[in-house]
Amino acid sequence: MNSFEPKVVSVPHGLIPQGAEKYFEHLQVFQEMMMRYNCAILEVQTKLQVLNNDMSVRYSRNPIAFIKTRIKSPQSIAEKLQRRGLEISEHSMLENLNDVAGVRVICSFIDDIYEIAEMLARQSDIKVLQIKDYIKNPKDNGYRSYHMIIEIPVFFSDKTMDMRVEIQIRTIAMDFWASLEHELKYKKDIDWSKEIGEELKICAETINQTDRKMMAIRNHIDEHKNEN
Ligand code: 0O2
Repeated sequence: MNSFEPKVVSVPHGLIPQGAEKYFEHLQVFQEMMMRYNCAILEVQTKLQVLNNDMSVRYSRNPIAFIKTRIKSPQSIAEKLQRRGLEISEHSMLENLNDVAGVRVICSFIDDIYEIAEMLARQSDIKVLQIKDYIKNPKDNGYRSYHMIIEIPVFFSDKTMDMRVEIQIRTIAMDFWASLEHELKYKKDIDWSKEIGEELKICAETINQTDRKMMAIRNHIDEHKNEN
């Protein structure tokens, strides 16, 4: 007999994020907002899982390899607001920042990235506010990724709020590159950072070529499968 297993799906909300008291005056409000951003992440994550399940069952494909999520730390939020000359407050965060809630989608192939992005953008409850295609237009340092800022309605107990979420979609190889490059960013003091930057740029190009070759091979295999 089938039975329902007790399972509470909750988001981390019990504690006020560490360091928040240094930057934010109304801690209760800050905590509530973090809970709301966490819920927005859950909504987006579920949508992505639905797309992956659908593709998996109907087309025997898993475009998403894995998903990572993060909430910006109080310190990063405060620093970003300060850098832009904006007031550091809960209201200012909600008004001005697009990336407090972040979802990173890691795909195996480049064309999966665009497919996932399109499928999300087509959903009637998602509003796409901004797209930055660093795959078509890589950054000077070699960074590649597809960024979307979206707004999604989240239904709370007493109201519905449109919450902004930053979605970064990239291949496994692009993610591997970005993680290493991110480390270098925080180690500017090492005197060979310029050389490493150059090396990383070369790696980014190699990765791009490999990503494209892998995609061509996969498409070739798919065509062969369809013919048979
Ligand atoms: P964290 O800790 O990763 O969140 P905006 O957010 O649009 O107001 P920005 O910075 O112009 O401002 O946005 P952009 O270019 O879309 O970049 C946002 C995020 O993309 C960054 O977040 C990084 O996660 C990632 N990113 C962008 N450029 C690079 C890069 O050159 N190298 C790496 N490794 N990651 C990059 P944060 O806020 O910088 O940090």
